[in-house]
Amino acid sequence: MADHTEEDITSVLHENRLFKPKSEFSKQSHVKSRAAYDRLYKKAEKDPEGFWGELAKSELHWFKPWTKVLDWKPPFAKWFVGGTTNVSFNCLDRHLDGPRKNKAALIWEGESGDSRTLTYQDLHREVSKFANVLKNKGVKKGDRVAIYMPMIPELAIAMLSCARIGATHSIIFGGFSAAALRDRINDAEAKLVVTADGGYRKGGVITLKEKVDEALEAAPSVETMIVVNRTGTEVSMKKGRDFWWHDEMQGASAVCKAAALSSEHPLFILYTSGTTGKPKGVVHTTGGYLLGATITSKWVFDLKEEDTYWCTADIGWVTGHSYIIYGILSNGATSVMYEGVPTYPAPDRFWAIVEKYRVNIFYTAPTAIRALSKLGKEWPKKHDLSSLRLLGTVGEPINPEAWMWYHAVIGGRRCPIVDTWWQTETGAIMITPLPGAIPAKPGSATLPFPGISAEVVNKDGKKVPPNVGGYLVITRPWPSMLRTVWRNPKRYKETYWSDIPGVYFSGDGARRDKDGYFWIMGRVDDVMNISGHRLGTMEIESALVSHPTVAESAVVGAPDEIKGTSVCAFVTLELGQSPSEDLKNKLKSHVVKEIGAIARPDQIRFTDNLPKTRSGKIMRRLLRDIAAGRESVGDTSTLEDYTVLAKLRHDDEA
Ligand code: 7RM
Repeated sequence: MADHTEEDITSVLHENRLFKPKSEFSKQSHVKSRAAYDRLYKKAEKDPEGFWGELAKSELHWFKPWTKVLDWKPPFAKWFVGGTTNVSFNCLDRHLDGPRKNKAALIWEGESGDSRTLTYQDLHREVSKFANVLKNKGVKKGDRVAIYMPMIPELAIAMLSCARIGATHSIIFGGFSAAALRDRINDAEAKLVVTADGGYRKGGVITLKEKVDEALEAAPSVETMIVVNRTGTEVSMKKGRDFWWHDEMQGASAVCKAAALSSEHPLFILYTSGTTGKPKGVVHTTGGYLLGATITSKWVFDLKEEDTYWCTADIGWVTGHSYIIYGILSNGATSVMYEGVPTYPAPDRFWAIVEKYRVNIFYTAPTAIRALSKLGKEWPKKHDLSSLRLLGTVGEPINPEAWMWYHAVIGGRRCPIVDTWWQTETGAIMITPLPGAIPAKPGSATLPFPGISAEVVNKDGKKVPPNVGGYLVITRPWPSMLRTVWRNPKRYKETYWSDIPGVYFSGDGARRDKDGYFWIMGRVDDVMNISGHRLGTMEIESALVSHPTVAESAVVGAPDEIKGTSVCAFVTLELGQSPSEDLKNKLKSHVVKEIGAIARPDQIRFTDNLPKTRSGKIMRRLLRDIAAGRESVGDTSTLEDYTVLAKLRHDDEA
């Protein structure tokens, strides 16, 4: 294999290179050629219900078959109507009859180097037991269970246990603050919370149970808390409310039949930031979601019986739901789950794990690729990465430079890269190359998955010509689509199905090139994508304004080499308060307390005024230009007071 230099990588930045799949890869893959993709795509386009119905039959187990593939009363969809199934059964029980029963389902690696392997049988037993624990605590079908945990096997067990009995889980990322946790618990009216005393991160301990205690001071729906002993951190257990996981599991029966649930039974709620302060509870249901997660896992990652697959996401985000647990286990594959950060104890941790488990398929975020590439190729070079056969990215656009580094240094120029575009709301991958069929262009998510009708349109819903930017929409319902916003169908309709007539609007901008390839341009609204995570500016702004010294605030994303986007907060102080470095630090800590560390502003800029429209709306677009150090070339005609802009720029130079 020829060695490659850093120059190779940067030199392609302005090129439009095409990376064709190697024929050895194509030959062995599930979808082997462009022609095969075209056939699938056309078949689905001609008869979407036939296409999805056939797959639901071939890929999933049903207790009772459906009578109707799709019931579409726009914008409300029901898939596989009348059918009953169970996600936990599909991910576990159906693999126990054959050679998979003692195959590794989960290979878990702790940050400090400890590890656990759970076979399909092991996982099935643990899940059945915990499902009985939930039942013993009074959790019934349809009840909501909040899960606030580190990346440990008990998290996977808890979610599959909920799925087994038809409890709807709401997983809240462990980095969220007590206040954010409380709001999410209250919105879902969760009855039970599963947590741990703490978790390991960057060699230290983060507390979790303590934050749940604080959240529960104002979360009256919660009756019970189950606590995993992970770190040995001292915690106080409230009698009658709090129970240790290990105590409850000890006596629990390992027999628990998977409930036959309606295809439209709510599997989970996952909160995502909206443009107003209150987070949206995105609702996913059972049959359609599982079909989307299962078939995309199989075709996009080209999953085979012998593969070891690793997705580095946290299960607290949708990527972890669909592509660490549900889609991967449903295929009977081996999923690696890692507790910690990429750089602990050293910047080669990811590559050490790839080598240790001989990982074949590796799925991560551009932000991680950028951060790790900055640390130098000597780190990956220390390890044998020859087991890798496929790489993937998700969460934000990947810049060609990072793509080339991933391709050359990690993939040894032999692995296809799948750049997968999708959202919490879409449940499963929507735009992506099928690795044996579609040539890649660095930075493009390429083409829609078969059965997905994606388009780039203008405000009126008209297709725009090639290479013209527009709104990325999905024109037909698809099985893994969100069904609603939790207890807020009006918000569902308004957010996704109102801006552009008749179609689902993703909120992203995009263009298609002359080959029909999609190039995602990012969010068209103010939601920021920080390190691959979507954060609303409004939540951070409300957190800042809740500090006694702050009058007003506007938060925007600024380009950042490592994170992709960094958080820049413009802050107007209350009269009589004076700006200081000390106050900047206080405000940053305040945001961390209110929302969590991922929302910590990288920059705070004090200003006497914010640029606003005449109707009083903050013009974040102009602030984004200032944060990025750009001249504003856009329309400033609605700006109320021009001197504000000049002043902000002046402060920037000072
Ligand atoms: C899976 C996930 C969704 C938003 C989405 C985009 C951005 C995701 C890509 C991407 C360019 C990609 N869910 N996004 N994947 N942009 N290329 N391959 O990330 O709900 O947290 O975020 O992320 O803006 O709308 S999410």
